[in-house]
Amino acid sequence: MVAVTGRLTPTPSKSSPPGSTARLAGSISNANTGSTLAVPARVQLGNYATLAMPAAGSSYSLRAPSGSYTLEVSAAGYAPKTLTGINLAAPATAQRNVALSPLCTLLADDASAGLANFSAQAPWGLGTTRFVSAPAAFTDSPGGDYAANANTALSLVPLDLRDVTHARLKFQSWCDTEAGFDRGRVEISTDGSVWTEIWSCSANAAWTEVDLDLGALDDQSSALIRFRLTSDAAVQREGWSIDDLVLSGAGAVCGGVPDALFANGFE
Ligand SMILES: [Ca+2]
Ligand SMILES: [Ca+2]
Repeated sequence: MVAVTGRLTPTPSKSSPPGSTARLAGSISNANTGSTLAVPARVQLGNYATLAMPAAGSSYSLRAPSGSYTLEVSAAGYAPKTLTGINLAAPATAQRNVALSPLCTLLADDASAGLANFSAQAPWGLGTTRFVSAPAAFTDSPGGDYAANANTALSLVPLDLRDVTHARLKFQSWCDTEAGFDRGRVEISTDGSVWTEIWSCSANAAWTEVDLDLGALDDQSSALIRFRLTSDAAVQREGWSIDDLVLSGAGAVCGGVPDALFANGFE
């Protein structure tokens, strides 16, 4: 989540001769509703930064010497946005309004409702002895240790992420495998034949939160994500459990809303 607090670089000092700086002004809005934000937005122009506050209609104004700048805007609950090639010429004021897309949860699964969101290769299933949220987690080998030479996957149903950006996957991982030889792997694909590993674990038998950038799946009509356990011939252990999956992203699919949610500290 983007922090909106932090040290801000002051705008150029008052001692600058009159007319020596240009100004960039505008307002920040919710791309889905067109309305101003209910949370502060951080606006950064090169080295100069300010906050666009809800009480001020999410408007901002920054001064900077003439030049070409990158404008970065971020706010809690929204995907950040970067605009390049902002050209300023003193003493003129340039106008730039920025619309931010709200972030939201696209899919959440705490393993309490079976395997409906997945295609599971045996023996992947629900484990009820080790979980973060009761009563279960997904696990590669519910009956005990995984097999020798295992290569089995738990695959999320294909997801339509057209018009979605900033996709991320968060989950809890308990990865009790033989160090270095047996692994849990997260892989993504857009065609089901070429898979890219974006994360893996081995010998980490402790609940660990994993937070992965799924940007490679942004705008894909068939986004595929799978959890695959592989092992070699010798030494087997309990295996890989995963729980509390949350897939999030930004876009029209999110509707207008998360302002109130995020302002209250959700996420
Ligand atoms: Ca659970
Ligand atoms: Ca092994």
